[in-house]
Amino acid sequence: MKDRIKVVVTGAAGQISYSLIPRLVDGHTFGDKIVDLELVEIPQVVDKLQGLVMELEDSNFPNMGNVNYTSDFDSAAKDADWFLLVGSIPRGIVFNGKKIEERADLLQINGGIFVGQGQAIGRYGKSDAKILVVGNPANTNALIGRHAASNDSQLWMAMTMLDSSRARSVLSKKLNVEIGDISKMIIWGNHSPTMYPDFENIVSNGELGKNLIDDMSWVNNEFLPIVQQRGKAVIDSRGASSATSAAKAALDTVVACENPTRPGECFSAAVITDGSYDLPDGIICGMPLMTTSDGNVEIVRDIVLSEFAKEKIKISTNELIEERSAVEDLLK
Ligand code: NAX
Repeated sequence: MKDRIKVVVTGAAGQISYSLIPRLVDGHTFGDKIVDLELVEIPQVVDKLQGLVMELEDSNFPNMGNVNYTSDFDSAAKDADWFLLVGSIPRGIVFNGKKIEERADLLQINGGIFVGQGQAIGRYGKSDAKILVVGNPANTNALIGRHAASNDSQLWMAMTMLDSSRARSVLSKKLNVEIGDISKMIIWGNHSPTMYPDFENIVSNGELGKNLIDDMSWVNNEFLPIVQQRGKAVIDSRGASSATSAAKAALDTVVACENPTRPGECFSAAVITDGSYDLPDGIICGMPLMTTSDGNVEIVRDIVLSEFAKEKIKISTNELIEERSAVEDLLK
């Protein structure tokens, strides 16, 4: 009999989820395992998921197990192995009669969602559950959820894989190499325009990035702004935020956690700081990670940071500290 894995996805009727959910059951992301899905939406939207479930059934995915849709997060969370928390309220929406424009309001509303979901995950999720927060502001939402869950054996991450993929794409063009020739693309800090994509520590065909890229004018005026503002550029062009690339990045993060990392490699996600790299305590910060052969995800601790990198990372961690202050009441 095949192994089973239970995956909860919130925001299941949203754009990202439409690309993400089918690929959870296509036999690639979780290998040979049968995947049971719990698709979660807010009560106003949940019935729309019936259509998605029909499509999933009609697609004849070989690894699809039981599929349920609900607005009851607590029941969905029961014994789940993975939580992909995509659901959140976007900027610009009218919420309780008020148009949400300010980052502080966004932090409060979305943060509020993550208190309840965090508590349920801590109480009902598997003890070794992995949680990937995609919904923005992802790092601070993950901090709130992790605090509410109060279950240290579970792993809370905020997604920075999309930033990492964007940076790899820009660097592969600059260096005129294939995407697969670039490894160790680390994103430090917040998933926001302050993030720092660490071009110095990439490895391309055995050579460190700092030896391959010495054009600091290109770094400062092209590379960093392109990667940091890529989300906005997609919205400006498409009239909607990145969806298919965000879904691919979420799947890449799951695959990176489900399989041992090759020696010398690492992947990007934001996790709780633990004193490594002198990062401030108590924030969810983008760092280099690796999955061990027994399935644990750990911080890679031997990356050397230049003064340039440290300065940039500080800007982003300062922003994370400010975000934490804005939601202090949710962290009590
Ligand atoms: P959509 O607005 O298409 O979908 C969001 C869905 O979440 C909606 O269907 C909504 O009803 C649902 N939702 C809201 N509150 C919920 C709750 N409490 N429980 C369950 N579902 C809930 O947005 P989409 O384009 O799919 O983006 C989702 C989130 O990803 C946004 O916050 C977006 O900013 C964020 N992103 C994060 C990225 C990252 O790299 N971390 C990149 C892509 C994306 O911008």
